[in-house]
This record gives sequence, C-alpha cells and structure tokens, in this order.
Amino acid sequence: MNIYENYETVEVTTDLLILGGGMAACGAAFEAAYWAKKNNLKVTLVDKASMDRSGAVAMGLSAINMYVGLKEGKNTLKDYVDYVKNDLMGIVRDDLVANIGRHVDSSVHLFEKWGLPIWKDENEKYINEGRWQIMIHGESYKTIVAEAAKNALKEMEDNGEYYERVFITDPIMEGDRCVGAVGFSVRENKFYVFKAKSVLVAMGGAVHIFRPKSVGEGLGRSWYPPFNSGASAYFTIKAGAEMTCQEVRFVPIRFKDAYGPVGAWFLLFQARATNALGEEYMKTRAGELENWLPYGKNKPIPTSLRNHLMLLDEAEGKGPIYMRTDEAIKNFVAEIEDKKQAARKLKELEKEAWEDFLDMTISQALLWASTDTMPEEKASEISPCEPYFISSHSGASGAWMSGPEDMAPDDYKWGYDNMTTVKGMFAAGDASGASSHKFSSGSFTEGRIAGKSAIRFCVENPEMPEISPEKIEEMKKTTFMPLEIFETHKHYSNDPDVNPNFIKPKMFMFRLQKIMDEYAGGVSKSFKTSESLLQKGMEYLKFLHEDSDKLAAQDLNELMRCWENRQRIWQAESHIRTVMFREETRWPGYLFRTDFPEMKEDWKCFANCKYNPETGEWEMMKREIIELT
Ligand code: SFD
Ligand code: AMP
Repeated sequence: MNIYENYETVEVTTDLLILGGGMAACGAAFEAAYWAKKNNLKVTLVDKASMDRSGAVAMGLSAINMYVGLKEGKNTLKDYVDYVKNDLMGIVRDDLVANIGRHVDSSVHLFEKWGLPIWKDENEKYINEGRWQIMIHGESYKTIVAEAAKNALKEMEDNGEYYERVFITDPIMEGDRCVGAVGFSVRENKFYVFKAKSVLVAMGGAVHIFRPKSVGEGLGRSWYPPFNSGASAYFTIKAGAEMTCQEVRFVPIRFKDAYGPVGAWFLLFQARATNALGEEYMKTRAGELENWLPYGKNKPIPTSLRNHLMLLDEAEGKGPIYMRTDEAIKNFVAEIEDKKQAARKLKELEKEAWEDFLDMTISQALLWASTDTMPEEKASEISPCEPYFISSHSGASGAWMSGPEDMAPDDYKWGYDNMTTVKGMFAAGDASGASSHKFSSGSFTEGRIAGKSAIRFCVENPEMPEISPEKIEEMKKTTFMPLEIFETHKHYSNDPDVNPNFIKPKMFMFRLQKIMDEYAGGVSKSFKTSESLLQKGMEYLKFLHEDSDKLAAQDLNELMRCWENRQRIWQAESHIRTVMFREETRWPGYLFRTDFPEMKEDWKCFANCKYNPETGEWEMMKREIIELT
C-alpha cells in the first residue's frame, strides 16, 4: 500500500514564505507586502488554521501588554529594556528588546486605525492597566489584525497569497540554506511543497508538552492555545539553527481551572493575593527576595520570584491562594462618599471585571457563572499553571537571532535583522528567543522587522534555489506515514486506539507529558528537578523518539495530531538538555534545580544549543551577555 500516492502534490514557488498566521506572521505579511511590491517580489503565508481566529489571540485579549509611549514621554527605551531584563533575571538580548521597543508604538497606532477599540480617558489618552499595558475592548483583536494582513496580501494581486488549514511539517534545506517548507492540508488530500528564497518562521510557542492541570473532563483547557504545539521550535531546530533560552519555560499564575489571566486584577484593580490564613505572601515572604539579588530588590519584582513566593506558601500547606477581587472592588468604592456615585462605580467595576475575561478567556467567565461567583463578593482561587514555551510573554525560548544592524554588538549580528543562524531563515514572535515581554503588539512588530529584512534577503539573494525531487518524494512519504501505518495494521485489533503495531497521538502525548511532568519539573513535582531526574527523563524520551516512527492516524485530523506530537518532542528534548546544562537555579518560580538551588554569577549568560541535522548530535554552548549602555 502506498497511501501517500493518493495525495496530490501542490508546488508553490514564492519569494518570501511566512509560516504561521498569528500576530508575528500578520505583522510580517503587512510589512513584507509593502517592501515586496517595491521590488516586484511574491509573498506567501501559510497557517494551519484560519487566520481570523488562529493562535494565542484567537479568543481576543483585554489589554495590549507592550506599549512604551515614547512620543508621549511616558517611558524611555532604556526604561523598557531595564524592565524586561530585570523580569528575566538578567538574561535577555538588549538589542532585540530595544529594536522591538522603538517600533512597537507605531504598530499599536495601526491597530487603532484598523478599528481596534482602545480605552481612552476624557482627554483621549490611552488608559493604562500598568506602566507598559493599555486596556482594549479586544474580543475582535485577532480578526481586525488578520484582516489588515490579508488585505495587504490581496493588494499585491498575483504576488500575494495566503493558505489556511495547511499544517507545516518540515523545512526544505539545500546545503546550509533554508529554501522552503512542506506541509499538508488538514481538509483536502493535498501535500504542499513551498519553495522560497527566504522563510520566516512564526508558528508560535508550545503547549501540552507538560502534563496539564486540566485532566479528565477538563482535558485540553490550558492558558496558552492548545493549537500551538512546538512547530516553530521543531522547524528551527531541524534546520540546524542555534537555539537560546530553551530552559526558560513560563509558568503563569492564573485563576484556577479556567486559566483566566491575573494582570488586570493585580495592575488595574490593585488586588492583593492572599493565602487561606489571609496572609499576603508578597509581604510575609519578602525576606526570601534577598536570596535573588539584585533582581529581588527591583520593582516590579520579577515574575518568577513572585511565583516562587506563592509556591513557598503552597508548599507549607497554606493554600488555597486567593485573588481578593472582593476586597479590591470594595476598596475602590469605599473612597466614594456619594452613594449614587458609589453604586455607579460598583456597576462599572463589575462590568470591567467580567469583560476582562469575556475578551480573552471566556471559560473563566463561565466558571464564575457556574460557581455563583460575583467577583465583588467572593474571592477566586489562583494557582500556577503547567509550564509553557512562549518567548513573547515572561518566558524566553526560541531561535538565536541576528540583531539590528545599527544597535547589535558584533557578536550578535551576522547579516540580516532577525535572521536565525541558518541562511535565509528568519523568525519572530514566540519563535525567536531572548526578547521577552513583546506580547501581542511586540510580536506583530517583530514580525514587521523580520518581514522587511527577509525581503531584503530576497533582493540580495535573487537566485531561486534548486530542490531535489527525490528529497521531496521522501518528505511526502514521511508526512503521510502515520496514515499508512494505521491502514496496514488496523484489522489486528478490534479497538482502533489499542494496537501493538502502533501508537495513537493522544496516547503518545500522554507519555510525553508524563515524562516531562515527573522528570523535568512539572506541576506534580512543584516545578523541581535535578540532574539524576533529568538523565532518567532523557532515557525515556529516547524511547519515545523511537516510538514516534510508529505514530498512526485514522484521518487527516489525526495526522495533524501525530505531527503536533512529533514536533513537541523536539521542544521537550531541547528543554531537558538545556535545563541540565545550566547548573544553577535562576528562575526559581518557573523551575527549581534541587541540586543547584542558587543563582550563580558564572551562569549569568545565555545557554544555547544546536542540533546537527547531518550527525544527529547536539552541541551545548554558553553565550556572553552584552548589554547596551
Ligand atoms: O494578559 C502553524 N498574550 C497577550 N498579549 C497582550 O498583548 N495582551 C494580553 O492581554 C495577553 N494575554 C494573553 C496572551 C496570550 C493568551 C493565550 C492569553 C492571554 C489567553 C500573548 C500574545 O497573545 C502572544 O504574545 C502573541 O500572540 C504571540 O504571537 P505569535 O505570532 O508568536 O504566536 P500566535 O499569535 O499564537 O500565532 C501562531 C500561529 O502559528 C500557526 N501555527 N501554522 C502552520 N503550521 C503549523 N504547524 C503551525 N503551528 C502553529 C497558528 O495557527 C497561528 O496562526 S495575557 O494573559 O498575557
Ligand atoms: P498576565 O495577566 O499575568 O499575563 O499579565 C499581564 C501583564 O501584567 C504582563 O505584562 C505582566 O508582566 C504584568 N503583571 C501581571 N501581574 C503583575 C504583578 N503582580 N506585578 C507587575 N506586573 C504584573
């Protein structure tokens, strides 16, 4: 049986290939369209889902978390770089953060022009949630941004196009250059071969690598979107790109079970978080911050340290931990003497509290409704989530990037802005590392930077690379192998999910999550691990790698699930390897090395890794931190 022969091969030749349709990809398409038109070049975007509602912003958002306010004089670029650096305990690329920071405000102004409602005060000024965050009515945020990106491509006529519901699997390499990607339609019997002069990776971060807290009937619920499954990390690692900060996972504190974000409560509503005894761990445990200097004494206290203090309370059995929504709302109203005015303010706050979740985490509003929770009357539990890989929030994992020409130190640049160490391959958003706190607006902005730069690469490298047809045929076979395996063995047992000849993707995912949870410091281990646990985890991961050749798919949807898991294990492996390499604890509330429980000066550096596609070997390396003055 040769199932793959039933799938039509569709060849697409383009100049710039953008992978993903999220915030970074939309920014890339918007900007690249402008520069491509000037040079008569073609731009093609490919998303596994539908751009209107794909990626992390699918449900919408309630704030734009990166707005510097440079022109208004709200903050300086240095303020922003210092803030990000402190939050990541010193481990960031100043040049990348500053490059996004100096352009991000203009992206936000574009969003507003395209119709995104941003909260304004009586003087028409944006209303801030915190110093860097501005409030939006953002249920339709992604639809608005996607429309602008699609319009930019449509205006290019034959030179602009986007493919939706096409899942990207592997990079096409010719020598040391990335010259395209292959993938398959999740709806039609089609295999896609995209040939390009430059490729921009923006397929988001990774979820469901660690066992989630949501199991049983809640399975699938997570803070970050379950559809982002490590495609960016897989693609860049497999192409041989140097990766950075693969150990820096993000453990967000969220409203328990429905994963509602906490930012608006801490910053806008000024709520306190307390334990079951009513103690405020940020105060009672302040002494612990002395162990994490200089970061522990700076404001705001880094995210991983805030987590750490909460985890210490939990470890002593002082939970549940509560977000004191009731107290916060009452405090606002208590200051108002006029009763009518106070009632009006109460209604307004109630509305804002519900909108915060209806804008971006609808399930949290549903959980409140189903548990009779009126936030103005009853506090809600908060707790740490399972770890995610997302470099655009308070994590940092991703590809090691060439920095901006006019700012980056020599060691940080090797050609084009936002090019990875692989020729012709660019990255942005969650795909690029060491430039945290870019969020939705910064990811879009970084996409713009990378898109412009990737077009310049096409102009300066105009030859269309040759791709061997044999290689493509081999990739096609590999892509559809899970369907072949299922068809070959399906009659061996009477349950399509249980068969000694293959493994279904869901079972495979459970195995991966068990390994990561128990050996790499997941939720059940309170985010703690050690060399010996990691070694054991690597041993099991090796078996899992072998078993990935036996993944089986009953239909196209399951084929996608197979590939999602194939991609996840590469993110998992690079994580374990880098956690093992960094012999210290630097982000204690994300990951605690019990064998190296302290932060060390000689580890104030990047921990990078690189997979060699020729030999199959990994190389681990330290890279110096060079700060901008
Ligand atoms: O408060 C393939 N984020 C927030 N950012 C803000 O600015 N404000 C907020 O209020 C935010 N909050 C928030 C946020 C995220 C989530 C999930 C929630 C709440 C619930 C963060 C931003 O959303 C995030 O920084 C950006 O979206 C990152 O952009 P990008 O482009 O790196 O990732 P993406 O948007 O998720 O897009 C990924 C795309 O890749 C596609 N894809 N395509 C083809 N083949 C494959 N194999 C693919 N795999 C994935 C996806 O479909 C998608 O199009 S708060 O909580 O922090
Ligand atoms: P979150 O809802 O946790 O994703 O946070 C949204 C934004 O608020 C991000 O920029 C966070 O870094 C920031 N944030 C959340 N909680 C706090 C806090 N307690 N102190 C300072 N900043 C915070």
